[in-house]
Amino acid sequence: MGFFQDPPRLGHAYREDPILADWLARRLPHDMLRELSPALDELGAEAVVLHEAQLADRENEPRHTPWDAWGNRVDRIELTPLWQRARVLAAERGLVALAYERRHGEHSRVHQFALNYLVQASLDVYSCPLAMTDGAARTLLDSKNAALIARAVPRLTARDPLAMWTSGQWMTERTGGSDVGLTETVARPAHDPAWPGAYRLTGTKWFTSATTSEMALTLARPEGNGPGGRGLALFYVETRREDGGLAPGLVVNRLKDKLGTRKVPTAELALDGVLAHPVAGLDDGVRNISSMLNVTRTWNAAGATWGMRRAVALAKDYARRRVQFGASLAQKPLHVETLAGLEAEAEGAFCLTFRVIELLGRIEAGIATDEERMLFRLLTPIAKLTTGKQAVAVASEALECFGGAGYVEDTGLPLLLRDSQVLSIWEGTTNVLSLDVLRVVLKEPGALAAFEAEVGRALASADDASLVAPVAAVRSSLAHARAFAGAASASADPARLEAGARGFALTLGRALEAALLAEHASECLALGRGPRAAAAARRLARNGLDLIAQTDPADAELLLS
Ligand code: MFK
Repeated sequence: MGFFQDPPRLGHAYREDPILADWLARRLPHDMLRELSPALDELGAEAVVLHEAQLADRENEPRHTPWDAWGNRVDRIELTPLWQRARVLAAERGLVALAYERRHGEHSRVHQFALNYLVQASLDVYSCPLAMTDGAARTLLDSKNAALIARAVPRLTARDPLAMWTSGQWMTERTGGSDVGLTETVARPAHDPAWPGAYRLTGTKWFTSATTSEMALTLARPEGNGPGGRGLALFYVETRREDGGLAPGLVVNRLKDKLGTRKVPTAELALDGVLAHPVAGLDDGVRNISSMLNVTRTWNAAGATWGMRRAVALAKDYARRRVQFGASLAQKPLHVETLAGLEAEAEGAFCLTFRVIELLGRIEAGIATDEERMLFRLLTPIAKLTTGKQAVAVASEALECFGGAGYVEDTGLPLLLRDSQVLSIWEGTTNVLSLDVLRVVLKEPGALAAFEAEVGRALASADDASLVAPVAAVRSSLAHARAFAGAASASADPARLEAGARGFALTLGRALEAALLAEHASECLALGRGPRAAAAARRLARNGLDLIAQTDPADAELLLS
């Protein structure tokens, strides 16, 4: 006895983050960064306190009470204490609102996501309702539906925790999580003089996250409409009565028993004539909800980024505390190699995600060029799918850095992996988003050109001699991707093209990460901020960028036979 192991400790999330401060210094006006610095510093410290609260409250989970003692259907859902705290923090810090207050013009999205990046990994995936809330506000504004905008947007972006609403995004049904066009929920006119133009929805929503929200955007098929996504309409539903109970016609069948994100109350919902208002006409629902998808996919990439940062921060700290074979892990060359590989993944993901966030900010500020709009359309699925895969791989490897402790629940570490696994699933799986990327490239003549221009812009800045290897790796990967897209345009073999979509999308994602990281590194060198970012760019390139050659449909068929 007498031996005990010092646990990993989370350092100040802002001061000890290896990339955020440098990146913000490059990308934000000097005065703005000076104004933001106190909030960044406060949240960096608060993240540590909240992380302790998260560890102390590992076992609490949301609870669903369907009936009260007297047989009334109540469907009460109790949230965990940390989630209740997160709601207050989110409202007061403007974790959604900042994007809509737009105090910093095109940089408002960077402001919003910089704060979220610092604190969300300590908030037990409260990012889920915030992502959907942000997506709903964006979608309503894009719809130009004045009545719904006036009713909901001020609430979705409120700074008062008691007044703030969150939104759900009910898309998934038993028939289709990916193929949303199979939606079975039916919309019938309400014929209610109190609600002119309203509908009543009947169906089942099979996977609705954060069910305690005050409203939701959802899809349903108006009676008589045709099949597929075009026959669906986008509807707005208020989910609460005045007394806080569920709206009439809504029943929580049960909460899902999930691998991770267990603090998120994810429900199966029955819609039995719930009142709903069309948001943007009575068809084209998939297209009309796409603003929401693009915002929530941006949050997903951001979530992957802060998840990786947390995993790597803890693993790096632990390496200094854990002694094996006579020295700390931080003195073991192989362990250091492993950590360096993870660090590079996290920094590449950061650069790609924050580039998407910048583009979103420019679009919302009304100053984006057509090329930037096209780039954003292509990069949202690319960033989401690339970072989602990185997050799972990084979390898994990071757990291994703790040996058996990473596999034991009461260290709190398994959470890193369990909460990451969803990132490649919800908001579109890797394969579905890869096909989306391929469709955009084939359908939109300027899409790949916009992507190549972005890579070219980044590489033009990455002119330091220490970056020759990553720049060459980006160019070579991009040449392979270009050849794949060329073959796709010539519609060679549809099966081979579809089978290659994931390799294509991941290659684009990883190549752009490396290009943006090399650009960041070069500017850090020029600004006297040291060579560590250049090391990250070189390392990311060595981890591998090019996944084009992975596909062989004939072999795949044989392997499944
Ligand atoms: C920290 C992280 C927090 C994240 C919180 C998340 C909470 C979780 C909530 C959920 O998971 S909700 C469920 C999410 N579900 C999905 O993401 C569905 C995945 N499936 C797809 O994305 C399919 O590709 C899709 C349903 C879109 C395919 O349906 P369709 O009916 O075959 O649509 P199609 O033909 O691809 O697109 C219809 C129109 O929409 C087209 O325009 P046109 O009518 O003009 O031709 C498309 O161009 C357009 N469109 C589709 N996706 C778009 C888009 N436009 C802009 N942006 C997009 N992303």
